[in-house]
Amino acid sequence: MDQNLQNILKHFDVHVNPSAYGNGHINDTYRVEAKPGYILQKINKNVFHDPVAVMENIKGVTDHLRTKIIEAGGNPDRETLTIVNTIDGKPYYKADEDSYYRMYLFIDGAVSYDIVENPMQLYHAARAFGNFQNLLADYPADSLHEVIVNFHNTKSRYEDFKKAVEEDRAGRAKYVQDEIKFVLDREADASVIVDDMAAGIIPLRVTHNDTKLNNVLLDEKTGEGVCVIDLDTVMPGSLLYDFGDALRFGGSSGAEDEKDLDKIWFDLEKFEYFTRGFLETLPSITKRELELLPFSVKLMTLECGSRFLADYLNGDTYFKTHYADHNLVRARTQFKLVADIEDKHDKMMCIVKSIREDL
Ligand code: ADP
Ligand code: GN1
Ligand code: MG
Repeated sequence: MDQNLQNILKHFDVHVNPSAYGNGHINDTYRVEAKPGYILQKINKNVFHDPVAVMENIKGVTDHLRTKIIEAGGNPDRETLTIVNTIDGKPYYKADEDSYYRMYLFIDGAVSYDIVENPMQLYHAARAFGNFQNLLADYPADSLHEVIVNFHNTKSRYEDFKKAVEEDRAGRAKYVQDEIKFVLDREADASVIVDDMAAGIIPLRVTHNDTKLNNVLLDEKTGEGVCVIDLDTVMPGSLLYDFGDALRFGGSSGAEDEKDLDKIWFDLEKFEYFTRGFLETLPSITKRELELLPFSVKLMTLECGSRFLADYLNGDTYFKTHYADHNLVRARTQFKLVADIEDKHDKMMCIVKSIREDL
């Protein structure tokens, strides 16, 4: 076994072999199969410049969730992440300036999905994400560190994208002129939610900000939501970010890195299932938020596609990639979805209205 990891684990008083685990794009994740089991993660320092602040956020949020889960008669070790401290009593172990590790209890009997197998998975995921927002509605937002500045600020993301095109650090812009134009043509979209938030029309809430389907664990047997994980980006934001980002991923007909674009479209049935679960748990949603639900799916998909393309242009320094043009393949699926969502926007709005009337 990796000597380095073995030494790290000793600081958590764990002496069992870990193995690489999961399909996240950011952190290095390992599973320790023992009783109890653990998840060991090396926090990506290139993405999270201040891992101590990340862990302070996660500690605060999970303590808050724990209290609420206990009050409701639930099982806090299963329904939220449980940080395992080091033998020195710290919520992370710093091996060196660039190497911060943390440990969580492994949540048994629950699975995360990289692709939707059945639309009910989206219904249950939506309820889990909606419930997560509800439980954090009274969390003191001011106490959260902004661990990635302007994470979903689509205007500032747009500027980052333009900078990546101008700098063209990896010399790849010449291969992707059509994709670059696709993003540049949609500049006006970038300000819609951000401007309404600045004007106080859309409320600031404590949100998850990375609501990919594989960031929620569903019960192996019942399929119901068990635990929302990957809490690195919990920060003040908009409900629309969580809704849009979840459907960016979960509403697609295929994988985020599907190479055959004929297999990629936006699936209205999946949209309906997720929307129902989300609206059932979040009756306090405002009129403007409701109006923007379909648009948010487009915007979050465009944002993510432009981030993949910017990373491709920058030479693949942010997201984990497994082959040379992996980020480009991912960007193309996102743009295919954006175009399809634009065509289906009005149908999506009708679905939102009819679900709302049912509730
Ligand atoms: P990343 O930030 O790289 O996406 P995640 O925190 O999402 O990392 O973890 C990667 C994967 O590991 C998740 O998709 C999930 O399958 C699994 N995982 C993470 N934490 C736990 C946990 N406490 N119990 C069980 N599985 C987990
Ligand atoms: C990353 O960590 P992970 O794999 O759940 C990214 C998200 C992107 C997503 C795209 C901190 O999520 O913002 O939407 O990849 N997380 C961070 O798949 O940048
Ligand atoms: Mg993840």
